[in-house]
Amino acid sequence: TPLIAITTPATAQPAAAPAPALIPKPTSQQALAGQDYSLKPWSVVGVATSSKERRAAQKVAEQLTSQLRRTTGYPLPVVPVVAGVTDIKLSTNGPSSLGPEGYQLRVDRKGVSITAATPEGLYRGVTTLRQLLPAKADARTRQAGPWNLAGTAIADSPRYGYRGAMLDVSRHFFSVAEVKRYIDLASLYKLNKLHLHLADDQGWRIQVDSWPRLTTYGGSLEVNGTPGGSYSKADFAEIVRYASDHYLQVIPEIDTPGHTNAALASYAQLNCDGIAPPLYTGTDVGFSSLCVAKQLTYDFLGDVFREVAQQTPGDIIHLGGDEAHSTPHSDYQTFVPKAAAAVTKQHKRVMGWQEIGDTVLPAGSIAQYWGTDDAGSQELARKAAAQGAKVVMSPANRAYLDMKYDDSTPYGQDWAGLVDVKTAYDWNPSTLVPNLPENAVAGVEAPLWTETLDDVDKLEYMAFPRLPGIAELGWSQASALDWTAYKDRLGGQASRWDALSVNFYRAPEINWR
Ligand code: TNX
Repeated sequence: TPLIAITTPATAQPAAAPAPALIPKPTSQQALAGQDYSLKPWSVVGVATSSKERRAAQKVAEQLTSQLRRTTGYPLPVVPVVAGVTDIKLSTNGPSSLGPEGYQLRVDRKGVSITAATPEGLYRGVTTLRQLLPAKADARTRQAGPWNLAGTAIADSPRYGYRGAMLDVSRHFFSVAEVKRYIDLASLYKLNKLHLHLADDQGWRIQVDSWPRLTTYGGSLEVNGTPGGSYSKADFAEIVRYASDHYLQVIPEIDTPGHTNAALASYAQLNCDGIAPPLYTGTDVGFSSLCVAKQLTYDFLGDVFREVAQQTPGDIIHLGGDEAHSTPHSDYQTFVPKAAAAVTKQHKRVMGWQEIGDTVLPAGSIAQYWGTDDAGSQELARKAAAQGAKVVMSPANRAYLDMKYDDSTPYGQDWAGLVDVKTAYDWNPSTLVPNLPENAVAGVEAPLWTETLDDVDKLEYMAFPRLPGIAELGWSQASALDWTAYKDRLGGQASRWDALSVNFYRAPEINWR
């Protein structure tokens, strides 16, 4: 058989494969025609960083390569230099003008480079690289190559510093492993806050050594009376560590003065009448209140916020403050500043639901808007901002992931309306509340309340595909927000979610691929 030389004419350019669609949409992205790259079995990952940031930058590189090793089967060694490395270069030596979360990413014929000013920026860039790789790169098992990347040049940084996901682990308890799964999925979309709703009427989920019955009794059940659970200090530390490795700040919430039946049931002396109510496993709200007149209430909060603060490296603690329907308003206005003082005593910033806007707030506070375009909620947000507080946008009729998509959604609620994928995406956080100064808006958060959600499949079904839309509202510039274009990019996530085994809702209006 004659030897046949397979040649490519020197003039032939490989067809420029379009880069996969990214969510959130980057600030700028250019296609580089003829500059495609594919990962090679001998590819090396080089990390250029300062000695101070070495550990963190190295960890980001290891997170990327440990997943890619699994699917490609390539060794992908990580080396502490970029000199001589031609494949993947990660650098934290970029200009500080990129901001703490910004990065530049370039794929060309020679390889991939991500440049940031911090390990966090590097991490954000790596999440973009993951979305640029074929979806099968995110699978659990070895896959066949090739591992092509389309040539592209990206410069990117976030619109808002607060981009959150909230998980209610009180109504139904979720294990450390289940919370980690939610962290994995949230971090892929560049969210940077994980708000954990740790205490409500139905259960207390975080260990407090000075008040042990909060978890041993108050955490024992959940909605419908099934066994609940709680996080030991070691469990919570593990969540915090895992979140931090994925560049999510944990914001613990202890809801007060309402939503406190689990605490009131655990300690009779916290009740004004000294009688402990039974544990509660229904789904009503607004019936419980801490005893505003008792000094013991504030001793309790001093202990709780001290121990919660000790378990929280982040600078924010959420004290709830919502739906205190059985706390007289004047009592509420007495209570919140005292609870807030217990938080600031631990050198943490106070966060609370919008109702705290009608109380005197300490400097640095954050109010979380959960209105439905109603004038009352809007006024509370403005009142918070008028005191210098920042506002995080979680409009219930748009950002609540527990709302049904449509009438046929098998679980979830509809008190704030039906929230289809477009409704969740098609709004502007800076202009949603009339006359709220734009610079008061710190960002967005998507809460996932779990009265009707008792397993991870249901969580994923409600969060996907809406959570990526809220993530894009938090990250992408206002000028980038466009439903028609977003809808198309969203459709392209299906293969990745299949690779990751995400139980997402295949909304019929999206062209999934
Ligand atoms: C209202 S919104 C609540 C929660 C419920 C949720 C259900 C808010 C701050 N409080 O207690 O779980 O509705 O959608």
